[in-house]
Amino acid sequence: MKMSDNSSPLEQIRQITEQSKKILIATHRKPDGDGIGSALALFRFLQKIGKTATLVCGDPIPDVYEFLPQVDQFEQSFSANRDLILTLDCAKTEVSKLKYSLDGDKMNIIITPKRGGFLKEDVKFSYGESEYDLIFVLDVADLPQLGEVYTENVDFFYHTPVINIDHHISNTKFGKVNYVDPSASSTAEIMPRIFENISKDKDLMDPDIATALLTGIITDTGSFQNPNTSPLSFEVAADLLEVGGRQQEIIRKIYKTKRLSTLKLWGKILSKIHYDNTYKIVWSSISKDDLLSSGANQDESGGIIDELLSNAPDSEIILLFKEFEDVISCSVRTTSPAIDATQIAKIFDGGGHVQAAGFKIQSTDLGEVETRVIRAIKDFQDKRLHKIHPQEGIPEKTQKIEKEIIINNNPRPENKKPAIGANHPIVQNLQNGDTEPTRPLSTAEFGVTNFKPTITDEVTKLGKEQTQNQK
Ligand SMILES: [Mn+2]
Repeated sequence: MKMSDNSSPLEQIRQITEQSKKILIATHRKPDGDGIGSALALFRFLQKIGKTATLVCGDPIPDVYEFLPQVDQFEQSFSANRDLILTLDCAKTEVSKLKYSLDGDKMNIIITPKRGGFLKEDVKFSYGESEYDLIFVLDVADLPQLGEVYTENVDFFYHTPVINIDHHISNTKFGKVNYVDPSASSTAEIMPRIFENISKDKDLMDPDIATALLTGIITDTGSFQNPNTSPLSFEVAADLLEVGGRQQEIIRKIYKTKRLSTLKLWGKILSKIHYDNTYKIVWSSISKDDLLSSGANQDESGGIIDELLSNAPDSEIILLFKEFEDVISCSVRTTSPAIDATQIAKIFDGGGHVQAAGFKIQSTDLGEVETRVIRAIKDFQDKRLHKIHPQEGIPEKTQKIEKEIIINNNPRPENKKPAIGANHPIVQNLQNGDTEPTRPLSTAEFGVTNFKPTITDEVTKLGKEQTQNQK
């Protein structure tokens, strides 16, 4: 592939894209609005300029994004279709016979010489051409975040030019061309620049591309509430609205549509809210029965702790207990950086970030765990607030004041500071696995943002991969 050496990344992207015919577009596992929206926009754009493209993401696309046009084009795996070629040097002797035999899951290729013999040095291995001649990797800080899409095709990624477009500061610049802008709120905010540079034809932008990109900007900025929102985010969003981006549809589908099972589950959680006025702790729990009777899955409990965080009056520590088979997980959020959630999580061998942490306790007794944890957190608050020893401290008040907590469908009320919601940079980064590249994510941290215990192993694996990459 020809490319002038000292041209800008944008210009290099234009040249490589122009010369490519079949393009793979990949985004990270556990896909979010930004990865999905950016990839869909690029997919549609490439099709419009006559390229063949394939969309790939290692995990299924969450239901909330089903409204996006062509989202069904995402595949969970792809075939790099590269032949392994074995080249035999026949200068000294010719081949008389070629056969293969299967030995369990091993295949022997047997080459009989006409005379004399072949030496090991006569054999060389190489790979055939892949059907893809270019890979776009979007919203990905490091290739292992692609999951098996990458790990099962490492050689393909090595031999095919990769264009890396991202906004994470931790991006490892793994591409042949890297267009990484950490000042951008989202990858979607960057994409219009890429498109404009590939083609001056303004008509290529259409309402579907605009809607896909607007979805990325809205989800990564938490509807323009997170601190990563810049004047340029608004500017790009305004342009996207201008060309027909369907902002109302995005808000309705992503933030205002809840499944009936989710509402039932929320009802159960809300009916069990406890508020300790003295120690400023709000907590609730989800039992296995709650899930069963509401018909919900653990995923659907995702947003609730953030709602509690945004709406709980005067609270400092918010906890959500979840009962699994033989373990109780607890997510901890704090309303101010002055209260270190990791210190609380540490009491129970958990971990996380200053305002979002979590831990797990081996137990089948939700009630007992709840009592024990709350007692420990009251001690923690005692020491923190009054700097006195628990024994001589305030007697434990058992009085529970049930206050009305307003649950708003909006992700966050406008006049309150952003909560650590799914779109908060901390959580985004956790999801992208790139907040603190110096150490792997712990399973406890994982519990903070995502409560699917089945994925824990994979995240631990991802963490290991990250550690290996730094070596
Ligand atoms: Mn992003």
